[in-house]
Amino acid sequence: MKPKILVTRKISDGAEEKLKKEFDVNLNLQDEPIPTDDLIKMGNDYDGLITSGFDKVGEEFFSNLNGKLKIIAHVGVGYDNISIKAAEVKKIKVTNTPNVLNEAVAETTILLILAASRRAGEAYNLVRSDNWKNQKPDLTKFMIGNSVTGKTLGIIGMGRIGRIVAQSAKAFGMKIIYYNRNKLSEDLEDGAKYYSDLNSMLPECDFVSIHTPATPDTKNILNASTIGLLPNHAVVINTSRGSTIDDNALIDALENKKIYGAGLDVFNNEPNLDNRYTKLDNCFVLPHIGSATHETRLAMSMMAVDNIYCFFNNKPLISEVV
Ligand code: 8YV
Repeated sequence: MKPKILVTRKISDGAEEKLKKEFDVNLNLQDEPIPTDDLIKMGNDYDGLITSGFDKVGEEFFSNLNGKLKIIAHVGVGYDNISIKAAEVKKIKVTNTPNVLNEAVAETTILLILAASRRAGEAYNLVRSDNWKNQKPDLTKFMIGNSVTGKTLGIIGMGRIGRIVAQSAKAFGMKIIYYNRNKLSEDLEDGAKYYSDLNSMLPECDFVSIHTPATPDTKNILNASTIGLLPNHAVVINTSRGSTIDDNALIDALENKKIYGAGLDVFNNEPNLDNRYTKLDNCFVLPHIGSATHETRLAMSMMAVDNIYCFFNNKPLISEVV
């Protein structure tokens, strides 16, 4: 009998085709979200699960399992929606999709850096609302933003994505500094200056961009006190997880012009973000599209399928979390 696999959301066509060849699959072709309570009930009908960041796979899911489910292949590099401790207790393998999305997330980061500093959101809204013609074209005031070229980018979390962001930012002549748990080898640093202490780095940042996973250590890493250390022309960028930022502190800094702006792709409580963000001209917001390219989503979907394939064919997993 072929192992039974549940795919909780629509994944890329090529990956679904590949999965169908080997397994007894339940695909979600309509892409209807499965309510958490239903997912908990369904967990016992399958040998493997392919999940997305939209699913809540918490302790209750695992405590209800009867031993059939063996592996969860998550489509995403971050897996904070899955209770890893509970998976470990139940001896269920969890895999993720690192590396294949590095470039896409770095592209989104650069997009946010440019959009926030050059007021792209405000400018775009102006044209779309047909109000451009009502503006006085003032050489020193009309949609004047800040240059990116030559500025200092502080990276919080110099992992794989952070390093590609650094590489791309250098194309704009940006100077790279970083805060990380450990100093990188010179090779990986590639000229970036290390700060072992976040508080010492922040005053040096024209831009600060977060590239850490969501952990208890990174929760609210940007808060009232750390944001208070940024210069008032600074721009905060986030393509990691919303939990790294204290919303009240960032919104206060944006509203009261304690910093210049923000470019955010991720939020606490997505998709129900704090709607004060959407009312701020100096905040450019995106709906968590960091990895949303055809190429990347296909590669992520394929990686999840390949992890499932490896598991049921007794081959080493490609990217094992636990
Ligand atoms: C996905 C992400 O959009 O990989 C991640 O951690 O946040 C994104 O690439 C999300 O996980 C959807 O599954």
